[in-house]
Amino acid sequence: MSSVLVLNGPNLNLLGTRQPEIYGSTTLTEVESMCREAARELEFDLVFEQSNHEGVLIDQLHEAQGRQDGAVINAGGLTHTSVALADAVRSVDFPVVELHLSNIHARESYRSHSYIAAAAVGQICGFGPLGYPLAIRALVGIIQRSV
Ligand code: CA2
Repeated sequence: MSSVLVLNGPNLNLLGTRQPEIYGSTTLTEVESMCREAARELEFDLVFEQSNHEGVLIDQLHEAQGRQDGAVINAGGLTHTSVALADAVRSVDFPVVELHLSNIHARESYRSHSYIAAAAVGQICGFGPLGYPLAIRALVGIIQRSV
């Protein structure tokens, strides 16, 4: 069975517990359930990960090579700072969709630049937790078109 990775970066473990006015009240565990439901409907396996550490996220992308067929990444604040994580996105041979809960283009100006964007096949942002199943559907569409 084909498989997708959903990778979450720093502080996203706190989802639903702080700053609900920005990030909503849905927890990361609930987001994972939404992703599992979408993957089940699409008949894809799902690996769902979160780390607060840049190098761990890079390792997880590397380890997905040859195992997963695509990835969705919410790189959190590393989106705006990490050339290394963007290089890791470029290093894998499967498509990667960039995802953000908030509309990063309508917030502080430093959030509108993403190092990940140019390495990803596309970006989904501003739809809150709904963006995760949307991103999985977009990714699976890209994967199925490429085979
Ligand atoms: O909107 C998104 O998904 C972000 O990737 C979230 C990042 C932020 O730095 C990006 O600019 C946009 C922050 C994740 C922090 O998540 C928290 C959740 C609850 C409480 C505190 C932080």
